Amino acid sequence: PETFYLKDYAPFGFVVESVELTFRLAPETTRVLSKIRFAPNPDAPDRHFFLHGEKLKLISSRINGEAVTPVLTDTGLTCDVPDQPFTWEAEVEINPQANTALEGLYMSNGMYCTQCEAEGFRKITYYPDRPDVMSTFSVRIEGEEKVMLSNGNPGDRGAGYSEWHDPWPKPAYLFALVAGDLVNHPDRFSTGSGKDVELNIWVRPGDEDKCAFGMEALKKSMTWDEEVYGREYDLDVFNIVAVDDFNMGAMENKGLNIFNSSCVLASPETSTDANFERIEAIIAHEYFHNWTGNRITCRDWFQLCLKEGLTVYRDAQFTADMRSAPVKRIEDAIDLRARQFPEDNGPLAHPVRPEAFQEINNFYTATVYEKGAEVIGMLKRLVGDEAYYTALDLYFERHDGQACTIEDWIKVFEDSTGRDLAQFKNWYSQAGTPRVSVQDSYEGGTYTLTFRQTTPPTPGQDHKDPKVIPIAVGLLNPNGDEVVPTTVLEMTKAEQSFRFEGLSARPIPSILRDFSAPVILTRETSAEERAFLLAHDTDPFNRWEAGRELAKASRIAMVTEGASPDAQYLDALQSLVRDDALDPAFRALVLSPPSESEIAQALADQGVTPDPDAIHDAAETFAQTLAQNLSDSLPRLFAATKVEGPYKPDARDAGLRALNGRILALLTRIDGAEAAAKQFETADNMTVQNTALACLLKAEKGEAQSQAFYEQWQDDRLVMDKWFALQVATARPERAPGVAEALTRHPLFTIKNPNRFRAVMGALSMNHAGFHQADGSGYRLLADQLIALDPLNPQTTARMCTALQTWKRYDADRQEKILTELKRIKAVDGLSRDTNEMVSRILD
Ligand code: B3K
Ligand code: ZN
Repeated sequence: PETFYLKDYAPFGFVVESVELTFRLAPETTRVLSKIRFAPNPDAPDRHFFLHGEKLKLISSRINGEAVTPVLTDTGLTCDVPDQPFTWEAEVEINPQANTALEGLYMSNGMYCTQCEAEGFRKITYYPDRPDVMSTFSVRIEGEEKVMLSNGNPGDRGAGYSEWHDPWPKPAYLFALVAGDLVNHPDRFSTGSGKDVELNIWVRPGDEDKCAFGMEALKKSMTWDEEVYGREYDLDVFNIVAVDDFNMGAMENKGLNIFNSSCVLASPETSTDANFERIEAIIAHEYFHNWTGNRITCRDWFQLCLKEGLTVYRDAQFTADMRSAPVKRIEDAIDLRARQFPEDNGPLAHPVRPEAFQEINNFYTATVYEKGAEVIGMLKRLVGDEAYYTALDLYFERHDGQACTIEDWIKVFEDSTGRDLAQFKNWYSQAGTPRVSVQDSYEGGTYTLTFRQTTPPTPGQDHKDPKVIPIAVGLLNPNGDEVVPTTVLEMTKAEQSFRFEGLSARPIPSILRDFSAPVILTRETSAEERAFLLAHDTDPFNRWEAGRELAKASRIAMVTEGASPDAQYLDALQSLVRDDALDPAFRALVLSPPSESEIAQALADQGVTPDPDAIHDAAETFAQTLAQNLSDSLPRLFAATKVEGPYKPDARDAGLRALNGRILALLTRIDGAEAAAKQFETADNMTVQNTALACLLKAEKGEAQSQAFYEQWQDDRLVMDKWFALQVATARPERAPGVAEALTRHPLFTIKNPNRFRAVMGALSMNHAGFHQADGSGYRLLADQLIALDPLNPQTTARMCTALQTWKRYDADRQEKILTELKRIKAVDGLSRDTNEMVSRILD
């Protein structure tokens, strides 16, 4: 397969002045007529006329009205063209019904919809399908569908057709079309400058009652982007559509966002608090793309983080403002460590801005998105809030309507702040998670912190330069008072010391506050000091982090030395749980144990081969001991943290429910699952119903309730996804592969729906000890399923291969079993480019 390189970038030989498309919809024989105005591009090195096109049946083509016969290849066509501006016309036929890859134009439950990012437009018609080719689009849809939508503003509409015009030039990846028997949840929004915008969420009939929350989230996002970034919406309508079959969360098509129904539909009865929070964040994310992504887009796909890192950063700011900033920061750190660190430290490691790819869809990764957002956060911390917003104003002013690069982005900061950011760029070009170690000393009132940074080699990058690392530090005195408030140290060298003068006693340092950089911090310190920080740190992130470090240390000692759960840590947890002065959401987070996979990684980092079963046993023993130690107060705590009154998905109630859920999980260990059974009986919202069922299943006392849940919800596909996932997630390790395998034979299982597939196989890969069963049954099942899915949906198959990326952590036996499966996948005849690239990189 061909590899594409950043260094080979060259502009396209032509500019596209306008695009007119007509769709004649038919499930198996849709006709797409295109009329495109091309003109020579004076900035391009050559005039080679190549249009991308895949799986298209070319019916006819004309240049300036004259029939032409282009040369067709597997990936597109070439043709002799005039030296002057000219009009290209083509008619192609496509088969949406047969499109199971969910890229291009496809059908989901009888409804037409599109997904074009990154390179799906070429499956719709012949076109220069690259983000630096921007044009205005006019679209006419002909069909019998009740609702027929495209980008931009609505135009003429009549029996059997509907027309749309998008006045904003855009790349083809932002094109969208939806047609089907849809109903809408309408609303309006008035922008700061008084523009009246029509808002709609379009859904299948029956889902109308699940739109109100998403609509509120949209309006909040629109207001927030005006207030915080000064960005207004720029069309007369903003449409959101929910579809059931979708490869990822949602897509920011101009004026017509398309959402996985799991990321927009919400109701108290069917959605959990976590669902509500995620929906709010994704609606915001896609909306924010209107400026960071659409108005200013990427020159090429290597620059993906330009829009994704920035937009993730913006949606995180939004969530922090709508909910709790410390809680959001802790959640993001947990997520980064769970998904990005393993990527950055394994065979799939790549820079935030990759330099080569075979299949770009494989680079919509935690590194590009989440580490990309961390890089923005560091930049903001380094230049300060005010300078950050000044730079953003300049970015929007200078680059509106352009397709840009990371160099453009950095230059905006250099020009507006006068700083030299050359070294900062290493964050974009060098992969791998930096390790930062700290040593301290105290002498004559001066306290010195000495940091060392190193980044281990990653595939293709043996040598790493030091990065600019903003390290937020605060110092506490032994009474717990803060003697030095949060200060950002700017580390630029491999080794660097920072001095604090005039201290009357040796302070206790609180380092990397607010998780100020995506690094692995190591510091030799005592359990006493961590317990002190857990009790006294004024920085909520580091307070939580101190608890996390204690938890990890205890878990590791249990696994490697057969130690008992650390008594000091157990005590600290018990007093925290009872501390009503603390935010319940924060207490819930402190009570959430590190994942078994995280412990496995921590062990591997120390040179110990992780044993998944032993790690699982330690986790169980720890939870059991905590439950027993707290047993006298659990019933009272459980009652005291119950949320009264009608369900509200807001941060306050959700935080309390999260704490209540953690307490129920402990209580279930000692009360014979009585409280969980009662909660299941009386549940009036999905959060508590789901929590109760999870506790019951984990205790292996939930068979009847699982059946009842199934009967209650079998017609609700999103709730059924939860039912599938819960059974695998809660299964004892030795049962997990068998439970997952049985579920793949359930009548409601379908490999064609990515949500359902992920519910089962994603849950298996996250049941750490279950997936890593020594007999290899977890690996085998995953490989069987991936081999079955690949011919239908390469994107989702390739994405799921990441479950195997950590194979080098484990013992020789497991390694060999994983390798066997990887090789079995790789040997499949006609394996997709997507999956082939992933498997090859993992094997490397
Ligand atoms: N930009 C899309 C992701 C497209 C993924 C293509 N494989 C969603 C988002 O990040 O907002
Ligand atoms: Zn995005």
